[in-house]
Amino acid sequence: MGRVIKKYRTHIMALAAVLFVLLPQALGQRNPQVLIETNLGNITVELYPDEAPVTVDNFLTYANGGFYDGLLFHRVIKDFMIQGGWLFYQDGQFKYYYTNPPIINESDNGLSNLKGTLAMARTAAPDSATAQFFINHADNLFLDRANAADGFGYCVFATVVSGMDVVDIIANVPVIPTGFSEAFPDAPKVEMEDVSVLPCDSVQCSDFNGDGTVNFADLALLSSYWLDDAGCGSANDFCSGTDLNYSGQLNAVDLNMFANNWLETVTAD
Ligand SMILES: [Ca+2]
Ligand SMILES: [Ca+2]
Repeated sequence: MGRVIKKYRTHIMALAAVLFVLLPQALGQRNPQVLIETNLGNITVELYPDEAPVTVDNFLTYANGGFYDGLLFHRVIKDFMIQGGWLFYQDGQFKYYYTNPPIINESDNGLSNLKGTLAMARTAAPDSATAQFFINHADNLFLDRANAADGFGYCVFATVVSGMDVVDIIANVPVIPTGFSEAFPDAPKVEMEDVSVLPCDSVQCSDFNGDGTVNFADLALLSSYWLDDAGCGSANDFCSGTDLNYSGQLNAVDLNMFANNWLETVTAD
């Protein structure tokens, strides 16, 4: 695949140069979604890059890097929230990985800590969130910036789109106090076995310019970003949606997905 792409790269780029000027403003594709597979069932969440660009970028970086795989929900308080993304359990011991540096608190984005939303956990310092997050298990409006006692509150960046029944199951697991959590679910422990970013692999996802068909104009858009080599960090618009797997990079994986979708369209016609 790589060799074929290299061979045609020059042609693709030339085509892009011709067609790019004709392109309308590209429409954003669907928001990224992340699948959290736990030992008690699956939860799918939709992220909000427009409202919380830094926080979504941060979350995707951890998810794409496999950071969350094997981590526990270690603090579970029914009718409040379930929190995870810090500890794992191995050889009879609790352990943790070092995180990336903390991020700014985007809690002024207008999103509210309603039941089923995800927000970043943090210390007493407003801009201290790293990897830990929680899923609200009630409408926790007192966590919003507008109502927060400390004037900052907690940044909502995603919402559960399927698997709230699993969130309910987790919230109802019996808990015990431990040194690192006043409410640790120990029997069973609740583990995120695999956390994966879901690629945007429908035909609609490859209609980058939103004109209703997958064609050369879309290929040109993809090519123009590829040629740019600037990366497609999720803090922007995922290269106008051409970063189909939300990896932060545009490469043969995205082109392959695009080609398959294009073929699907042609076959359907
Ligand atoms: Ca199109
Ligand atoms: Ca990609």
